[in-house]
Amino acid sequence: MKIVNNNSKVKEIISNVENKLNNNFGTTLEEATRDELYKAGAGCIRDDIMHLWTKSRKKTEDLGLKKLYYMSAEFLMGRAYSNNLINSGVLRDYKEAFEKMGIDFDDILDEESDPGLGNGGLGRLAACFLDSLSTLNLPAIGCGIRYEYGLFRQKIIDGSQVEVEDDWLRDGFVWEVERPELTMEVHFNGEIRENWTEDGLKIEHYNYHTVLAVPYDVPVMGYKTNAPATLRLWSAKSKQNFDLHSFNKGRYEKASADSEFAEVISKVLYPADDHMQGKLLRLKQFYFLTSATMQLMVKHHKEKRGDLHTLPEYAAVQINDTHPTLAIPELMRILMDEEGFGWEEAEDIVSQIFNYTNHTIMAEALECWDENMFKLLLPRIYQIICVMNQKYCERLRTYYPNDEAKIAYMAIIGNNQIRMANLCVAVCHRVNGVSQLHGDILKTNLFHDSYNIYPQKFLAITNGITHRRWLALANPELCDLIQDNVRGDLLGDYRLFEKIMPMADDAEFCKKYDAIKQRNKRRLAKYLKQKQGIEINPDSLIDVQCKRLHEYKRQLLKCLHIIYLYKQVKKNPDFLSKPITFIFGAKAAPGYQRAKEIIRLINSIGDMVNNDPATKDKMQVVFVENYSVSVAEVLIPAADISEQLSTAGLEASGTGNMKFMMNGALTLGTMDGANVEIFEQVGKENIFIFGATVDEINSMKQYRTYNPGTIFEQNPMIREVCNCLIAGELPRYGKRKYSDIYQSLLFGEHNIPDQYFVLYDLPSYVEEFEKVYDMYINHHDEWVKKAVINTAKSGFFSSDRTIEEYNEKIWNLPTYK
Ligand code: DL6
Repeated sequence: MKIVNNNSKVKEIISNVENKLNNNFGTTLEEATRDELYKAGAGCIRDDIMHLWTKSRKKTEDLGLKKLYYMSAEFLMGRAYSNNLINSGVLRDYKEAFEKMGIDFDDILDEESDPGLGNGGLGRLAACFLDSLSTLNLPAIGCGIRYEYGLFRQKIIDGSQVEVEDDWLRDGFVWEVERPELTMEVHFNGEIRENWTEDGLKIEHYNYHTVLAVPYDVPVMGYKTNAPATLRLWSAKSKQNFDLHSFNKGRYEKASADSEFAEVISKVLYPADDHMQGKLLRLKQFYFLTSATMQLMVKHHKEKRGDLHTLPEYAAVQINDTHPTLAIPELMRILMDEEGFGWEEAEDIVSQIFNYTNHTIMAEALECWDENMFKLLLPRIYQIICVMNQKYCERLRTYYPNDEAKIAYMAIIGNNQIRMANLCVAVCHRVNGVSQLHGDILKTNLFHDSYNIYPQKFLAITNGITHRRWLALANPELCDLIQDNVRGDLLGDYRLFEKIMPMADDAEFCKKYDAIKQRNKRRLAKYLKQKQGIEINPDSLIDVQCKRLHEYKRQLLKCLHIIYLYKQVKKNPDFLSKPITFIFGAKAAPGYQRAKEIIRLINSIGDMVNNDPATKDKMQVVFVENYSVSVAEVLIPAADISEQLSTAGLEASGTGNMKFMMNGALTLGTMDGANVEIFEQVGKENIFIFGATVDEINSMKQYRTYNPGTIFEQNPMIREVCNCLIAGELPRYGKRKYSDIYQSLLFGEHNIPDQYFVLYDLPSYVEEFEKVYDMYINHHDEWVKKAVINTAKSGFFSSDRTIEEYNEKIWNLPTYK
């Protein structure tokens, strides 16, 4: 991105920063702390954004533009300051202004906390979507929870993960605006009474707990937008900050219990993804978010337009995974119990408004709630869901008469569980998967029976990432190089990526491209030294696997491969002609013991490989602590290889794969999720694919033909690496010798050995890695060409394209002008 050096702009920034320091902090440039400098600088750009935001929100209302409510329990936004500067087109001016003031701007940017209000892919996707919605000037509001503590910060101590709380609000959050005037009341527990009155049946909810939902709004600045989107995060407060009445009467416990009931709701984000936790507090969080959002949406519509029948013309709601599903029965409740609508009338509105995105097919991640717990906490919502279930099953019976097994599978309630995905499928207008393969799996597998009845409901929209954050901010040099070689504004037009295709054959361009990668590796080396005291060789091949730690993502496969290489180098010192640095970044859910054991294993392998004189100059294994958005911004641009190793059929899409590709790392992966579409975009010669396909995996599962024991017996390489897990060669953290992992591969849990097909895919992985390595070492020019092609083809994976598709196929929002 080239911005004309605008000296008067720089002067203006300096003067604004000085004024802010003076007016807001009572300090001067000379005396200000780094935190004050950060807040003063952020405050300046915030002023500009606020102005735009206030104006566009009013105009959107005045024009009566349809608006999207993007509901998500997670928004993994990352730092806002530099992103807001890029999107406002003034990053360079700010950098220069701070330099003129004698301050290192990177240090200032580093002052900002990185709000971790999400676990991984799903939350980060929501953040990319807000950036794109804002950039495309589509009226939108993201609705989530203002968790006081985000996802834990990870420390690695003696090779093991230790979780430390993430107190991201400690120094204040400069971007938010509290809106106490929009506070809503949310009711939990209590009893339901049905009263017949002259006007018919009235539902009365009494004896409930009240929790106040207070919204905090954050403007989301898109690129050169006229209409910044809003991120609305709800914070829970007790109605009586302290119930003095109870206290005075000596009921001390009740007084503090009430405020505890309320405030714990938005205290902390549950640190689990791809694993459902049926915890009462989690259910409270989700009802809290959905009830507050739906109440305010209805109130707002009534105030502005009067008639609630027109709601679908003015609002679309996207449910990001099933967490916000309760918005559906909650809107039914509001329309019927508070606004006097009949069931059919309410159902008609609801079925036009809601859409659902599925992000996983893994059984353990599909949300279900215990019926008894649900009934106690949300008695009226429970009643509504029971009626929905009954009516839905009746409808299904007309399609599948005499097939009660099918009805039971599709029902909203079954086995004393309330199944949120089935509720979404029953009611939502559209249900989408997040890659083409995932969409197909939804149709042919998870929601097959519903698909047969309502084929028009199901679609696939491939995920995307914002190229503002993941290229312009993370890799400014590469962004400039591309921009210098295309006509038009790359940050506003993802289609321009493709225009650098011819440059793949331009030696001069490739040289510059490669030099940028080398500098990004040096930047990473400096970062690791500074943050973790780890030294890496920036001239080595950098091979990265960073994502949540989950067995299906198969960090274990990579571990076994590194053990294999280690053994080879020990046998033959010339086995690797150029050093490789293997970098892992991954957080494990605190209760997921196997995942934590794999972190220990990675660090044990690191200790073995990094300290052995025979291997330490050839291979290095690094575990990067606290993988987060800010860490990813340094790690991804430095990578040569992007490891995408999930068992085929289990990764819904992946979005890390897209970030790596855009930054010129070559994918080494399975035919899974969006890897398939990366393959289609770049062509088979520019990606490295290995492993069983979905069909092969399904067939092995169906016919029970997979036997890792046989592979173990027949393949000496597999025997050697597996035995290393238990032979005592690996330095140990904790008591075991990784025998649990060994056992799970060969004998399995619940009688399913190696359920993620690690040993099955290992030989083909080893083979493919050899090709990757040979290409990198012996055909480096060709390698760079492939990397350029990957970047050139990455425009398709911009979230701007994804949002355009959602809008065209689902939301139909107007563009704000
Ligand atoms: O769609 C965003 C992201 C996908 O890219 C990943 O493949 C998928 O695993 C992830 N799903 C979740 C599910 N979490 N829950 N529940 O995070 O979504």
